[in-house]
Amino acid sequence: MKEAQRYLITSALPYANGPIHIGHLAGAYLPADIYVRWLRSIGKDVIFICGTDEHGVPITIKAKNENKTPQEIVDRYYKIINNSFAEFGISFDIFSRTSNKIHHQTSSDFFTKLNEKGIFTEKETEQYYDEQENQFLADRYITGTCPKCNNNRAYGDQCEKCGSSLSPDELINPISALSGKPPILKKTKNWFLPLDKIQNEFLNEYINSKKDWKPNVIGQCKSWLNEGLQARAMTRDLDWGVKVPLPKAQNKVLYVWFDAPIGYISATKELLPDTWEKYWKDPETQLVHFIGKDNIVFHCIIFPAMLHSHGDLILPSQVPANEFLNLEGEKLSTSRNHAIWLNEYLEDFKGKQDELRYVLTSIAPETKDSDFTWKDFQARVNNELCSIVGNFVNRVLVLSHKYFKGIIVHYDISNASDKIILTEIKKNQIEISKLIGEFKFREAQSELINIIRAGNKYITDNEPWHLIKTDEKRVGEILHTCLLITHGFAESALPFLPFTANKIFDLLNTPSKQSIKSGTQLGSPVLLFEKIEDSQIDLQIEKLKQKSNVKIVDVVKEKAETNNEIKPNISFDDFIKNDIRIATIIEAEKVENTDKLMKLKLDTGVDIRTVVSGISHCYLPEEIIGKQVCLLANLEPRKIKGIESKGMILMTENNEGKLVFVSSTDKAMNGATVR
Ligand code: B3M
Ligand code: ZN
Repeated sequence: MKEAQRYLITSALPYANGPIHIGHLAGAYLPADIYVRWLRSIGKDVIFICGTDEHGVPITIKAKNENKTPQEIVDRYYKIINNSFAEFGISFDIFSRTSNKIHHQTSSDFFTKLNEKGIFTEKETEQYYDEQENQFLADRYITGTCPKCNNNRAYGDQCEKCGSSLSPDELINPISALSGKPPILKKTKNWFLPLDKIQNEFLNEYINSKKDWKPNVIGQCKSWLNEGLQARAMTRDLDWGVKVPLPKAQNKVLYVWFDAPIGYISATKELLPDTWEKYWKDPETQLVHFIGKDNIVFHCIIFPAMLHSHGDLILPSQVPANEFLNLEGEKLSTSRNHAIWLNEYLEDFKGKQDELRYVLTSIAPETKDSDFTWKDFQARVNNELCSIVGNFVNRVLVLSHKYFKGIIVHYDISNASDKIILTEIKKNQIEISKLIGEFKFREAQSELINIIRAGNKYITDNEPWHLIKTDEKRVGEILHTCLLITHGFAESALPFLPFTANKIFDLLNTPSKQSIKSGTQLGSPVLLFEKIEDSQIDLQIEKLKQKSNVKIVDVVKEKAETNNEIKPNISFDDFIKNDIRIATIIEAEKVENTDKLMKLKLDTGVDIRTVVSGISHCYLPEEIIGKQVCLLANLEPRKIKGIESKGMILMTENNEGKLVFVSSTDKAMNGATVR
């Protein structure tokens, strides 16, 4: 992306139907905030736009379930979400909402413009309709049996059991979620965006021209384009959303993915009623969307197709989408409550926003999915923030107070080793800037810590605590140099760790962008970061286990009995081809519509994996959670009832013919090899 004077930065508009968790923060908000804070620090004209996405079917479903209106739901979550972002220092210039009047007007006008230009194709299709409730059914409102795995609770858009994406007409025995009755098919007219046509006219070339987009982003776009795009309906038969501005389209609203990205435009208008156009119409503006990977198609294909069709607006210059963040080896899941919610984090770790910001940037899923674990969080805070950063800053302040009453002594840098270290730090700072400009926030932050590493080495090499006995003047110079390093660090840390950087500016009594002045009185030494204790981490892990469905219980011993014929001899080499490991069952559920199959999740010490086993006629799922078993871990994976099973649990029979587990008589370690 070419450097420009003006930037329009957006983060995905979160749905206002739940709070924000660490996966959201790491994916689309923290990186955007780092980027924006950096642009501001180098004097660019930049605005940072976000808000809640308040339309769409999940919100109406939540409202129905809670006996509330959709408006009540979005009002509740707007507050919670807005608050979490503010607390974590996400520095939006505006955090708006798509239920605002200005947004309804802007997206309605956008639709009208496309309609007047003859962009849409009007098409009649047959859609499911609930006769009792007198309404068309959104895909999510239809349930039925999945044609792929037989799960009888699949949704009209997706089967959550086998993960296949579906369309409502594929469901066997569809049922309306509103009335519980089978729906009928009824004709309805909708307005389609002809993505097939726009692909040939524009999208192929647009995507091909994006040579500097991240490989994960380009890869997804190309795979959509290679499959060939299809026209997609931009209107829906629903009553919650932006009304379609056409007399013949009563009872229809705009498709939520049509109006949501227009939310970026409406929020800009709300922020800058008089000057918004220079951000959206001047080709000198760089438009950058920060999103998670599940939003790529909407921001890289559908929204550009809409903008292109509109004609007067600029197109996205960059879409640095992230992959997903997992939690303790498992996918973050709202429905299973396997998440760390920002509001809950702050209750337990008051004032420790930068600690979470730091760790989430260190493990940012920039190129592939990554994993947050509490132990890793503790290690990074203790070993990096406390031991490296906190320690250095504290040391410099303590010595300055001890030897010079906390007053910065005068120094025109002349010593060669001082010049070398300060030049080195300048180089670090330039590198950090360059990496941020390339959206490599992880690397940039590790370069940031290198500043302090260099500072620690410098102070250790120079030993001011020995030198003070013989050369007080030189000690003053060394500490002055250390204060310059500290200030330089804070300057570069500002985008990543804004709370800490500002604390340092206060301690140095020297604001950002000002140089250290001799005679300045320094603040009293403080510890910038506290060590995180084991007990705090244990508590969090325990909390996570309690609230999420992932159970990890201690082992039960099991006796094994054998009753087999002896087969022909094999060599030891043959035997060790079997990779048999100790593993613990952490989840178990019966596979529906089968007699014997149980779907098990195993912790193998190496990974967490799914195995399907024919034991459900012998055990209840809750009986075996926590049991340690032997697993043939390298058995070729195979699909059983649509579920991929990776390995086989070793079982034998007791004298009543009941299947029993083969397991170690004493507790063994998950992942230990059985030989
Ligand atoms: N609300 C989906 C999501 O939160 C959607 C993003 C809209 S961005 C215009 O993942
Ligand atoms: Zn399925």
